Amino acid sequence: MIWNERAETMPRAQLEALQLRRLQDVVRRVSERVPLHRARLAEAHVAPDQIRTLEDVGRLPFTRKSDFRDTYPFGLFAVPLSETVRIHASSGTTGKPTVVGYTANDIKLWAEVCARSLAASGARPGDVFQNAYGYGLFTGGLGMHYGGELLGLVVVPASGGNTERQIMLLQDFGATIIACTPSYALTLAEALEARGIRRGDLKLRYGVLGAEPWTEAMRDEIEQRLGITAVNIYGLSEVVGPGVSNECLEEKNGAHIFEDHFLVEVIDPRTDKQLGPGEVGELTFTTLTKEALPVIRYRTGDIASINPEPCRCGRTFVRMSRVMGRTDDMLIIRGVNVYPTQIEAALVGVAELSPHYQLVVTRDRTLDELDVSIEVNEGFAKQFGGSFTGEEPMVQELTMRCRQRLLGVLGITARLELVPPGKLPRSEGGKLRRVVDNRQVK
Ligand code: DLL
Repeated sequence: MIWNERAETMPRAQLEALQLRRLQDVVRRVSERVPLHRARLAEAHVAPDQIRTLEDVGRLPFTRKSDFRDTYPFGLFAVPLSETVRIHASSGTTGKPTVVGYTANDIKLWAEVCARSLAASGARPGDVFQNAYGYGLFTGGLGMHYGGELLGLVVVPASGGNTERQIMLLQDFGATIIACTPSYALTLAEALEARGIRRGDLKLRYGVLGAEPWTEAMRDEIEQRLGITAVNIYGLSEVVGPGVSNECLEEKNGAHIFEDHFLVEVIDPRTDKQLGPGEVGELTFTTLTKEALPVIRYRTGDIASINPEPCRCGRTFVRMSRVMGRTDDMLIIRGVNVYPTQIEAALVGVAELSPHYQLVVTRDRTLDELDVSIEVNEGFAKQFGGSFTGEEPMVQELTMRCRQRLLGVLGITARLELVPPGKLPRSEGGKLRRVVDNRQVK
């Protein structure tokens, strides 16, 4: 179902005209109201009335995470604090969080894009929606909550974690759609299986999963084990929170960006130049309608590409690929750039493995070491009574095979250890940290 037909299927020419009007307006607003943007525009010798075409966005200065830190807490706000009705925050690169604010209109806009997301994911008015994103400073819970209410869902504000209670609520309230991180969806699947609750015992049919990177292999696994259709939702606090983009059920192949509110560019992180369709670079957003905290060319750090091909669902918005990594969690190991998701991709298709893995990077004097731990699946472990030492010939053979694949994809050797099911950390409701970089502490 398309929640807002008029907006979501708008002909491109009309959409672009709307984007241009809104872009001109936001540039004018930030230049009048936000000292940092005013100074940056002056430095770049760009006056708001010089924005005459959408391409002119390329003349505007970038905004980065560090700008939030430098103006902490409210320095990027374009309205007086008294006009904001909500504050959220996400973890910053250093001690202080990144703070974002919303006016009453911003909350409406946010509910709108989250309602669109839920509708695209399979929700219909009247459906019971278990919202298992964390409520609080994190944007996931409250963003999806307001979206669910706007769409006319019966919202169950379960919040993140507390798996025992999540299961009880799923059983007793009969949610047909759930929102949570993909890693937590797997935690739930395992917990349900451990209790002997079968897919058919629940009414659950759809999952709106995001807030962290995941892969097609994880989607398959989640869909099978929970008996649902799972789509990807993307967003970030600095732009709005969840609801920047969402996949449609029709193609499940890239998340439609709600372009009437968020203008997207893909930027080459090395040259700062715009890249074209299909080219992989850093997603960069300009908010077109937000009042309290408009951002201009915000460098998300998320690596992805854009697909402008028409979609079967009828939405005219471009689609973004999955996030393939981050410009900043990119690991450089012995001089080689490594994205955690590459490692996952390298091991997809090894039938004996589960999707649970962890990476630990250490430095032994000067040499970086990458330790990859991967859980094998239940079927493989069963042959050894559920546990093994690593000395067994079959385990050794599998370890060698995985090591070869990793070497092929990464170009560097990694120490690889296979572990029995259930040994690695699981999501306890929120985002899962799969990468531990111990080099920084030295
Ligand atoms: O994670 C907002 C959100 C909540 C999105 C619920 C989706 C669902 P932040 O905490 O500010 O906001 O983290 C934003 O998380 O820059 C990405 O690196 C990552 N991220 C978010 N969604 C996805 C996704 C929320 N679908 C950061 N795939 C972003 C991969 C994602 N990474």
